[in-house]
Amino acid sequence: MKNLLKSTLAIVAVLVAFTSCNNGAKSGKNSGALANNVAEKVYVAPGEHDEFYAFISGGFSGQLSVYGLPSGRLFKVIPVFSQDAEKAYGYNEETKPMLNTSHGFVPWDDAHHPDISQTNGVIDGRWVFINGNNTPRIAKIDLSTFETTEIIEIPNSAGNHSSSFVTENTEYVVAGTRFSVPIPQKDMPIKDYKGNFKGSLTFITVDPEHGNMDIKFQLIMPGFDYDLSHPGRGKSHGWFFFSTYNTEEASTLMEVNASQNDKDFIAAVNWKKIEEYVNNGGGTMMPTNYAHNVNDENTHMATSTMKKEVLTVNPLDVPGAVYLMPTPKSPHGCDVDPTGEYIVGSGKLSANLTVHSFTKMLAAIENESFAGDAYGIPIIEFEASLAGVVEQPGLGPLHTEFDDKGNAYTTFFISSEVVKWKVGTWEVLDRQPCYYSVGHLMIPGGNSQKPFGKYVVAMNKITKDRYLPTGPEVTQSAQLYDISGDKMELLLDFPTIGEPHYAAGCPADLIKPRSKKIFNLEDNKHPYAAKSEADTKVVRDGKTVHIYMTTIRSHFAPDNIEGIKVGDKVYFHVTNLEQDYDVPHGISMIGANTSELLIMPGQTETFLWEPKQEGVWPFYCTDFCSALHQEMQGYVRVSAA
Ligand code: CUK
Ligand code: CUA
Repeated sequence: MKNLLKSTLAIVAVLVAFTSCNNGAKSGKNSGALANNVAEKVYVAPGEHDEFYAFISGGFSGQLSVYGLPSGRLFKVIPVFSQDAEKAYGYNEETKPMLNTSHGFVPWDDAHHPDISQTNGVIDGRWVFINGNNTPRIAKIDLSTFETTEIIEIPNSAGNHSSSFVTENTEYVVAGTRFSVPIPQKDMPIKDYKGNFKGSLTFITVDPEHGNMDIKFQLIMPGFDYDLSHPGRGKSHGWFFFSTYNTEEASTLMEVNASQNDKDFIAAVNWKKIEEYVNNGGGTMMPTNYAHNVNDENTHMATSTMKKEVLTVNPLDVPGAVYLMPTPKSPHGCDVDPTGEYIVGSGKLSANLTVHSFTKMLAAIENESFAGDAYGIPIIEFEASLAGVVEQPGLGPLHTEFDDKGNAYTTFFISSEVVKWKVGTWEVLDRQPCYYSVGHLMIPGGNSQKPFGKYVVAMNKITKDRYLPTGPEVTQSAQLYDISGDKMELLLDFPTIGEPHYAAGCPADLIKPRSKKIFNLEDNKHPYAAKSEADTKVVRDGKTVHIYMTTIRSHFAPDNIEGIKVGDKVYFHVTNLEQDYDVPHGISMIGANTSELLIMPGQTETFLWEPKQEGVWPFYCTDFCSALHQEMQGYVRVSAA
């Protein structure tokens, strides 16, 4: 949406002013208008728990943050695609391999769309999947530990934006490319885009027991830009829908080129059909390189494997697998209602919302109501799959979510509002302003057959005067609305980490009982674990030294280390012997070219120290762990080489 953001900035400025006035608020401040009971609705008393978890993506921060709803309190930032010094993610030896790619170590990405795993069409609170746009990747976060445990790179993809949405039994997590590129990559003139650049839609299987991901197949598509996607559900289970723009296949998207076509497409993919084709030996293995990084649950060490080929499928080889549904004006959001009947296309340059009917789509296919096949793929006649149009609800529609009462909620970026409308009658029921320029919105379970329609969270691109100024960079923010009544009610603003692109919400009761409190020391299979102080030792192997260290309130063992030489590679393998909830220890070493460690009870973590100077150098515990925290320290003596 950054392109859109730039090109509409001027309009936004005008319309933000317009929206504010329109809602009778002065300079966007609406607090005077809030009813008195609003504070009560978001107040969670000290020591009490929130009703929902919200997992909010951090955009260019590369991370996923965890909030409570309705309080808007921040609980944790889960490091996913970016290094995090607080938790040593991407710094310690155990997690560095998580950030390997075919381009080498890439310690940053742009995280957009989290989605929670589902069983029978209902969110199950086991894993969150999230995409990295920049160096195409999908990560899996385990919600028993709130840690990133797997990252798979997506080959033949660029700007992995149309991701990462899951099917109703988490059979697949799906990743769609934003940019079309030469597949396989090669050196060629950019102006020869048309017909030569291709898109890819990647279907990744998820093992139901451990959640291990594996690319099953990749559909090689016409050279559009694939923006967003959603799975079918219920009656449309087995299908996946992708919004597209630049169906002109232009190499430059300066305004003139980008919006030539009055309609782009929603691509409907029958993945069950392709799965069958592939299971019967269909498809072509294409040589490529992509990293698959897995953090082993027993050793808590990640390994990175470079895969060498991927199974590709040409849609023209599987008749009946892919159709194109014309949808006006660069559809961005492509959202499927809880029944699976309606597919909402939000043409971001359109004033209307176009809703397709899955039943009508099937009938159109049956009757061959096609308007052509310019790309070799049948294009369904616009009217044939059209269920209805929500007329002029706002300006710049982006995304739609659903409640459990047959209502839909759509965000409008340019007119900066959430609009509630009735699925089936297409009638606008209510609208509430957003401060300002809302992107995505989220209803817990809103991507499933069973939404929990009590709250909607709007994620805004601009905050301007909503918070205390903090220099030119002001916080990004989310807003919480109560949607339990006929009218939406704004309850709360809360700041977010990075740019909140999208979020996934889940009732706390689905996650709380499964949340791990400690790692069992007995189950620790880390090869350098010391499970008691008797096991601690210093082992030299040439110029490499391994220190098997333990930590427990309130000392390290060993705490005086001698025999280290300038130029050695010294690995501190530190095991936290504690078996109590919420007692991590930390460790840092003067001059170490890495972060501290933050070691959970029962866990072993490792950092590398390469001493450059002779002397006696201190280390200490970095996490305030007991009254004697400040006493947790030690020395390393470094002698000349
Ligand atoms: S989004 Cu990622 S660029 Cu509407 Cu999900 Cu804006
Ligand atoms: Cu251990 Cu502070």
